[in-house]
Amino acid sequence: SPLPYDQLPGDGRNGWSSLYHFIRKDGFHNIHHLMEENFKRFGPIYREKLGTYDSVYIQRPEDAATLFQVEGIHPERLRIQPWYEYRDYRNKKYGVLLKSGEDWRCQRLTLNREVLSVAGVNRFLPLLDNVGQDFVRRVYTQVERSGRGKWTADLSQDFLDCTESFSHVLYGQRLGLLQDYINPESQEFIDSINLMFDTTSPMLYIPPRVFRLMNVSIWKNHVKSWDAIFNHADLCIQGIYSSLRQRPDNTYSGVLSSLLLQHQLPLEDIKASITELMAGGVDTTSMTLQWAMYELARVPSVQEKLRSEIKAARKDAGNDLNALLKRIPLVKAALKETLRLHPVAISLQRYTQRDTVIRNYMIPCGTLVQVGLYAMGRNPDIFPSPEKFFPERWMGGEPTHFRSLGFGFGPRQCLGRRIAEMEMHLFLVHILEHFRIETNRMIEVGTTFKLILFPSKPIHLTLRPL
Ligand code: HEM
Ligand code: 2DC
Repeated sequence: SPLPYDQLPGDGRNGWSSLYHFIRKDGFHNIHHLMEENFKRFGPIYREKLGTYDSVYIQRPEDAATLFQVEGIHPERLRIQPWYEYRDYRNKKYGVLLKSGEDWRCQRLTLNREVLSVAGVNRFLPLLDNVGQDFVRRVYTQVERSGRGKWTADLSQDFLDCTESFSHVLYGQRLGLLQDYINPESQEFIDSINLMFDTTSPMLYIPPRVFRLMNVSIWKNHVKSWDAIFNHADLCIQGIYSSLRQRPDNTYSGVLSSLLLQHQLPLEDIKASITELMAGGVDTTSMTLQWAMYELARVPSVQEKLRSEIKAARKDAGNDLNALLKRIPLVKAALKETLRLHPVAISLQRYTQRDTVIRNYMIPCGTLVQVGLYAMGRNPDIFPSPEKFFPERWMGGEPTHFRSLGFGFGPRQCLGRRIAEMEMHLFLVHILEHFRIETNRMIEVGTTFKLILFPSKPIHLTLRPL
C-alpha cells in the first residue's frame, strides 16, 4: 500500500526558515539549480515549503503523465500572486492567463479558435513569414555597414524588436514592420516587460500585500511596469478598434479584429487577454530563438544538416509555407532540443483534483505538484548525454513520451504555442537559408532565473552571408 503524504522526502517543513535559506543562497536567481540539487539529494520526488507555497516536486516523465491525468477540466497553475494583486489594485479584469474555473474555460475555448486551431494559425503564416524576411534584410544591412562581410553582436535586442513588431501584425496593425530604428513606445514596452519579470520573482514566495503595505520599490516598479504594458496595449487596441469602425472589410487583419467582429467576448475581457498575449509573446520566443542559434553555432555539423533539410524542403515546396513546414522535421526537433536544455518555464505546476499515488506516495487532492522541467531536461537517466545538443534524439531514437513539455500540457498548455512554434520555425528557416551562424565556442553561457529563464550573460553571435 502507498506511503502516507507526510513521509515524503525533503527538509524544510517550515516555509519561512526555508525561504530564509533560499534567499541566502541567492535562490531567486538560482531556483533551477537548487531544484536540480534537491532531486539529487532526495530522489525523484520530494516536498518543499517555501514561504506561502507547499509543493511536491517530480521530475520523471511517467510521473508527469500521472499528474496530468488528475488535473481536472479546469487545470490550475501556481498563482503568480503579484500579477493578480496588480489587477486588483488597478481594478482591471483578469485575462485567460489568470482566470480560473468556468470563466477561464469559456474564454479559453474562444481564444483557442483564433490562435491555437489549425484554421486559426494558418491565417498567420504569411504574416509570420514577412517578419522573418524583414529580419534577414536587417542583417544584410548590418553586414554591409560593418564592412567586414559579417555581423557580430549580442542579438537579444534585435530579437526582442522583431518579436515585438511581429505582435502588431498579429493583433492587427497593418503597417510598420521592422524599421531600422524601433519606435520609442515599442522600446518602452519591451523594457517594461523585462522590468515586470524582474520585479515578479522577489515577490513570488512572499505575500505581495506585505510589499504593498510597505510600498517598497519592488512593488512600485512592478506597478509601473504593468501600467506601461497596459497603456501600450490599450493604445494599440484603440487604434485598431477605431480603424475597424472606419473601414470594416472582410480581409483578415489579426486576432484582435477577429475577436472584436465576433462580439462573443466583452471588450474588457478582450483587452485583458490581448494584453497578456502581446506581453507573453516577446521574451519567450526571442530568448528561445537566441538559445537555438547559440546551440546551432556550437555544433556546426548539426547546423549543416538543418540547412540541407531546409534547402530540399524549399526545392519541393517553393513558397507554399504549409508544405514547407511539413518538410522540416529536423528543424522542429532542434527547437524541442533547445527547449529541453533551455526551457522558458522552470517548472509546470498543477493542483491535483483527486487523491493520487505518485512514486508510491499518497498525494492528497488539492496538492500543488511541480514538474521540474529544467531538471528533467538535464537528467542523464531521462536523456542520455544530456549536455549534447542532439536534435535526432526526438526523431525515433529515444523515447519521447511526456518528455517534450516546454509549452506545458493539456487544455491549460501555452495558448501561444502554435504561433510561437511557427514563428520560430520560419525564423530559423530564413536565417539558415541566408547565413552561417558562428560563436566563440570557448564561452559557456549559463542560465539565470528572472521568472523565466534567461541567459546568464550576453550571447555574442556572428552571422555570415552564405
Ligand atoms: C502559458 C511556455 C510563447 C502566451 C505557458 C505555459 C508555458 C509556456 C510552459 C504554462 C503551460 C501550462 O501550465 O501547461 C511558452 C514558451 C514559449 C511561449 C516556451 C515560446 C518559446 C508564448 C507566446 C504567447 C504565450 C508567443 C502569446 C502569443 C501564453 C499564455 C499562457 C501561456 C496566454 C497562459 C494560458 C492559460 O492559462 O490558459 N506558456 N510560451 N506564450 N503562454 Fe506561453
Ligand atoms: C515561474 O515558481 C516560476 O509563458 C514559478 O507568456 C512557477 C511559474 C508559474 C507560471 C509560469 C511561470 C513559472 C513562468 C512564466 C510563465 C508562467 C505561466 C505563463 C508564463 C511560463 C514557471 C509565460 C511567460 C507567459 C507570460 C504572460 C505575461 C507576460 C502576461
